[in-house]
Amino acid sequence: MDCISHHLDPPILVFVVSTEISSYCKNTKHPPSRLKRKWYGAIEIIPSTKSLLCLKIHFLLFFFFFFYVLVLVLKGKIREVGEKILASNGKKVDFASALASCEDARGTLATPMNEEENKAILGIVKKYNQYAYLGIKEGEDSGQFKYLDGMPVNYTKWHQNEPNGKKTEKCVEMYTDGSWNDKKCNLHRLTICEF
Ligand SMILES: [Ca+2]
Repeated sequence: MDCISHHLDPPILVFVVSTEISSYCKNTKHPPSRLKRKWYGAIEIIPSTKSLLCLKIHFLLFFFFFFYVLVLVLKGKIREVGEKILASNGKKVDFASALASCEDARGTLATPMNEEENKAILGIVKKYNQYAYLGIKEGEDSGQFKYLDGMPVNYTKWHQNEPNGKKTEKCVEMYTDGSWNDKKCNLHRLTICEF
């Protein structure tokens, strides 16, 4: 967790921690609840301490995460578009590091698949006033840009006269007007993840 915390902001960290705790609680076999017969003969179920602890932690994390997401939505640092959640940690790093920090948080780099998603990503780019790497790379053939899963892009928003790198600019950045430019992968650009 420590290495992740260097890359991530609290909301993403809380999300990761809550999923970890959730899987811990699911995978841990709780001691069976005890049955206690009271003096009047009724039976009372006493939940195990671990069950109660898991319940309390879930409850607290849920509210903390909900509150934090609400604050970030209000600040414009996290956005929902369709079924995607977009978030930035505000850090400027090279393509590989940006992708790694998104994958650490079980997401990937923001990848606009249509105009609506492009606008949502642009909202974060404008918020930080920084160009951002997108989850798109040039394939083996020059000028053939693909999603990170290898599928060819079916929506593009190239800036005028772009892409112009011809295999020397294999990554793609978003400008602060929402248009795209093919660019070298070793520059420092804003990290925006999608989940
Ligand atoms: Ca270019």
